Amino acid sequence: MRVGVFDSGLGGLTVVQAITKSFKGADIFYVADTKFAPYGEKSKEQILQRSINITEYLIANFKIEVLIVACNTATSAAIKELRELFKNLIVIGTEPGIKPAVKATKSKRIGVLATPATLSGDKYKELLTKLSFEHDFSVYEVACAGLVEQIENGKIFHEDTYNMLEKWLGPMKKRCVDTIVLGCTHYPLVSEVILQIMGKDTILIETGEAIARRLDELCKKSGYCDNKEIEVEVYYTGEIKKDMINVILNRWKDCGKISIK
Ligand code: DGN
Repeated sequence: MRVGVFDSGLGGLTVVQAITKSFKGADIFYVADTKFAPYGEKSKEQILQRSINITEYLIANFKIEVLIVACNTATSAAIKELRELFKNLIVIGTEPGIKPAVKATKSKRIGVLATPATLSGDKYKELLTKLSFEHDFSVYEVACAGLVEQIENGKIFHEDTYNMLEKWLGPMKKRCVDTIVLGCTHYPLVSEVILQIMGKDTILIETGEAIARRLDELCKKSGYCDNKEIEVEVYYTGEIKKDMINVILNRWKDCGKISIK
């Protein structure tokens, strides 16, 4: 199976990593749109246009059968249009895991960390309204402006990153938030720092596993089965930072072959 994946940067590789843990038999072609990153502060129209251009590139060059939008921001801005425009493709999106967070929380207080574009998008608001109607919980949202840039620069354990997160998480800690939704595919890369600030028992909800399950279901449904090792090829439109490549490669243990082109 030929799977195309894209994100504004290398952060979406956290989704690919989750896929490699539970899924076999895919060739994955990943595009990091670093020339136009970050997406979080761009308009819906700009993000939609980038999403269309990248999808066309992945189809033309790699004949992909499945597209994974490994970016909450692009999913919120473009998933509907991508499904309408590319009818022959299976399109899987990413969205903040509020539902699993509602299930997991004991204090009934959930924190959501995401980009400004994701939090102001209709898709997120609709999901939240629906769940708030059905369940009893409070949400503390933070639009983490600047965090994607810190991560793409490989500054995971940097003092500035710690200070940013402490400023956002401090109030959540005071309000007894016990579950945090990582509503951006870059944020699993700073999980350790988040747990350092919030305490190690805090539950962090990522979306990668849900996407891996969805891919598995779709493949079973279509009778697809292949046991070859996953191979990931990474392409990028602008610059990628050496420190960030090291962050990714250090995490890439037992995840199959990855080559950064
Ligand atoms: N990884 C992207 C997301 O999940 O929203 C980051 C978007 C951005 O570039 N800010």
